[in-house]
Amino acid sequence: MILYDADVPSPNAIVPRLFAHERGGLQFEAQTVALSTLENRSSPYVTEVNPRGEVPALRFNDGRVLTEVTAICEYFDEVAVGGRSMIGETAEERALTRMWTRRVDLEIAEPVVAWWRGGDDAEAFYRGNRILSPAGRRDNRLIADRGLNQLDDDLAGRGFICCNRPMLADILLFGFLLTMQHVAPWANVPGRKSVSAWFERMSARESMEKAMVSFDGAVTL
Ligand SMILES: N[C@@H](CCC(=O)N[C@@H](CS)C(=O)NCC(=O)O)C(=O)O
Repeated sequence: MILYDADVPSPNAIVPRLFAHERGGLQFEAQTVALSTLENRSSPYVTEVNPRGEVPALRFNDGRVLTEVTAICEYFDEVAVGGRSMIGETAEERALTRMWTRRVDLEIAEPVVAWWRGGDDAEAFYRGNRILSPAGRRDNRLIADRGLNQLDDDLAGRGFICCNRPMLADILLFGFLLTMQHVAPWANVPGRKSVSAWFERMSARESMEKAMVSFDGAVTL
């Protein structure tokens, strides 16, 4: 299989990378796609990999292409050899992981990115390739702040978001907050004590630093 990864720190691309490092037991090829020169919005990427022009994407050995970060992580989890599932080892764990993944995605990750996409930097970065929503910027920040406040209460007394170990929900949220920390410093603030302690806990994991480097070439984890 081939993972198409981004050349610049980006919230979606880092998610399968973090997941793969943390999960282990995986072997694949990787190709870096240059978002910086709009390679992802040009042929052959849009004609042969992802017509939506987004990264990451994963090509199966049979040629079909999988996109959407949560789907890619779930696939990695299933094909990984050995180690422990980061989706869940029982029906209850899997259900809880999917519930929390959807919650952090809808309530925090997407609104934080949509907030950034409402600003001038995003206008310059995408050069017309995305429909942006400057008018919704304030609301996206309010939605994300509310989601983060709720998570701060939910995380009190817990090491990780669910199941007592890092799961897909932790990886998804951490990937977004990590890559957005300089452009959205309001998202992770010391006042949200449980979220900031969880962020430090995730940052301290060995796989987290490795995930800052894009995958390129043969990868064995
Ligand atoms: N729904 C997609 C979103 C992917 C996405 O938005 N990727 C961004 C990188 S964070 C991208 O490709 N940006 C460049 C662009 O849209 O031109 C997923 O879950 O994987």
